[in-house]
Amino acid sequence: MSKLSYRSAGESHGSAITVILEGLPRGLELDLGFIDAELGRRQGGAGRGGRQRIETDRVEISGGVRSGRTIGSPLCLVLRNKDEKIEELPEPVRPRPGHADLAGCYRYLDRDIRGTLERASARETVGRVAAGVVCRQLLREVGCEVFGFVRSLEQVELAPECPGDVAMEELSSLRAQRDASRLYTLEPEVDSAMLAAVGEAGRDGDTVGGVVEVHVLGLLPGLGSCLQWQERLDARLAAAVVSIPAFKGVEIGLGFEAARRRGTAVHDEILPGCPLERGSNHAGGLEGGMTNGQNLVLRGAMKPISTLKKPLGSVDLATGKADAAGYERSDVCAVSAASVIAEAMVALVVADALLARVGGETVAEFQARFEDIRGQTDTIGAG
Ligand code: EPS
Repeated sequence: MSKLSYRSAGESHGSAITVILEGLPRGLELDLGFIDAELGRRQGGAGRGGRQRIETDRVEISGGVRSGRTIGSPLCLVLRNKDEKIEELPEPVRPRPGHADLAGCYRYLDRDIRGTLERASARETVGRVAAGVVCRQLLREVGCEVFGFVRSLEQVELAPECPGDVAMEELSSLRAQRDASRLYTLEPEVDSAMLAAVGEAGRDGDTVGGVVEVHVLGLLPGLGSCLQWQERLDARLAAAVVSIPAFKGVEIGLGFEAARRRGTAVHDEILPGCPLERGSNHAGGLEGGMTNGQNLVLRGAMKPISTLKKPLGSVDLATGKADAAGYERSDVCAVSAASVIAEAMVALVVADALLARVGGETVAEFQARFEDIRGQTDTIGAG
């Protein structure tokens, strides 16, 4: 059952995106610099639109904290929009194929495209990133780390063995590699090829998508549940990742490749040890809807952004006549930003599962219970 709840409100060109994150223990020291740094990464990457030159996203906290620490009450995060102009913006009439524009007209039985797109905009993800970093701070209290990067962009991809099974000791050098890359990938040659692909798409008035990957290290085994479909951690992670705007697919571990192999080439052998070890990690750290002690590995596929300078065909809803889809300022590519958002979504779900399993009203109680459970999981294979 869920312990942590996330709700947000706010439009892309309204005054702010506001988040209420409820269910955190008391005593978590918040590092606002860490949140702002991740908000900055969300604004980065190649191919980002003009909006990112207007905004400098910074978090404000208006509830749930005293003397820099959570007090157990709902945490309220406010992310202000500099580009607040919702009342002045034009009414679009030519829905963009791939965007929420037309589906929103069907939902509300009107032609108020602006009324839908303001909330469908990926601007809302500032709130997810801010809350996700708070969750990452909670995860760090028990030695758990989340790491996301760009695996592919259009046709350019990292070698399948890169980065492999990531060890905790490698994490800081991998982060440095990623942070040195314009696209948040892990190889300089791949980075420059991706940069070229973004440049070319931009010159063509087109957009590009890609695949992001997230690893979670140091997880407690046995998080999640096999009792109800809604509680399976793989299902919850998949839902969280595919909820990122423009995401169309999710894979865990081997993902779709597992369906092309035989069982003996898919499942990860169990080896003796305290804790028990595994011969490989094709399962991506999840078996039976629960964590198995291996790193969690998942990928999400982002389609190219649907706002196109070189528009596809659409219909003018005011006249009923065929016309080109509308265009307003947008991004050529937001895959790098999506890798930061995917990290945040995974952190939200994992922190929730951890709190649900471990519990504790304060961080100290949470840590003590975590250590107790970890001691027991480590000796399951002791005989
Ligand atoms: C975004 C802000 C938006 C878009 C983009 C994401 O700002 P604006 O609409 O003012 O240019 O750039 O939104 C979309 C991709 C979309 O489809 O709506 C942001 O801050 O991430």
